Amino acid sequence: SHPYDVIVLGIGGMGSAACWHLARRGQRVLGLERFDIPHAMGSSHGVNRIIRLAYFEDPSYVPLLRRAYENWREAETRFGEQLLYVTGSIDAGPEGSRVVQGALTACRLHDLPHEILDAAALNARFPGYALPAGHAALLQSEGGFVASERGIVAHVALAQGAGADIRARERALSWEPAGDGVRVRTERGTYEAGRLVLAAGAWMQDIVPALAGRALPERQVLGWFQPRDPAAFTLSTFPVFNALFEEGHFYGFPAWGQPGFKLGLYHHLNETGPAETIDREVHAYDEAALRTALARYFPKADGPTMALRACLFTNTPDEHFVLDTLPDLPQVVVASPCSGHGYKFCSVIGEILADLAIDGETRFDIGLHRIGRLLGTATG
Ligand code: PYC
Repeated sequence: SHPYDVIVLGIGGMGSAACWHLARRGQRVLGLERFDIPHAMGSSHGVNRIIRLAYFEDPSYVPLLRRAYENWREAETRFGEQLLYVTGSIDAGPEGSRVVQGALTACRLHDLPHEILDAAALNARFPGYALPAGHAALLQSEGGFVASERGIVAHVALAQGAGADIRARERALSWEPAGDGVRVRTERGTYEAGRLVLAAGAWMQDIVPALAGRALPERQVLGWFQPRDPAAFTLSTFPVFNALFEEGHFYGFPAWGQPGFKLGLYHHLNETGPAETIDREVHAYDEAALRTALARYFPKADGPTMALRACLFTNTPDEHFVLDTLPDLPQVVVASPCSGHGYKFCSVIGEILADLAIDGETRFDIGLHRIGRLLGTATG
């Protein structure tokens, strides 16, 4: 038999959660991370990520989200630290636009409490917002954010508490099938196990041939700006948002964890490139792209810049996830890329990856996320 039941490559959001769910089910787990745990080279740094139930992308995410909420709550209870903060969530845009209509469809199909507000009503209720006339907003009371770096710390601690062997600064050089199991060679040694979970985020296309060109790292820049009126950007006065404006699809958070109101532009400047070399510096033009929308739609937050940080999306062509075993290698499970909207799901994806690694199947509906849909659709 193998000394480990499962090796997990990549101890970021998804990999750390997988380690916990595997170890708590009695699996002997080896978790390997090439950088520090946590680190700022990938997709989980910058303190927090939005969580929301009124999922405009597709209503079939809602059952996964309900389980994600349950699992985050269980993780924070067991870890002894709050990870999920409820602020309410807003999905806004021109009346009838995809974000508003999609969120409404998800609410109706899944009986989620919600309110629709016009721009004037939203701006009066939440003075941090200055939505333009003709825009509408769906407010869902359970939305909020997850402390993303702390989520990794929590999942690693829980996994270690359940017996997982987790190692940072140990880069994997190659993996291959070995009989009905796997062999992984790293800078420090060679390991065998029955199953392999690949959760390498922006590096997935480099280590899974089937994902080459179908899981493209994209540079993303987040800004934190000091509000002129801090009272309008607190956890109780400012719901997290996704909003379609003339300049693009923006998202943001109340001030939390570090100084300033946090603002980002989905698919920022559309810059893709290999994870190894993509630009992780931040430039004046990045700041300018955020400050234009800041001044126009959040004028009460238009104070000094507090921080700017680059991180990565990893996009599939249809922007759904990849959660599956490999077609010819059922002992290999692939997780993420999550196309910029995955972190909130880590707590349930960890459970799903454990299901796939142990049983080859899961009770959750992952029909949107099967790898087969991507084969033959390389985009770059
Ligand atoms: O899932 O709300 C989200 C989100 C916003 C920006 C990137 N992801």
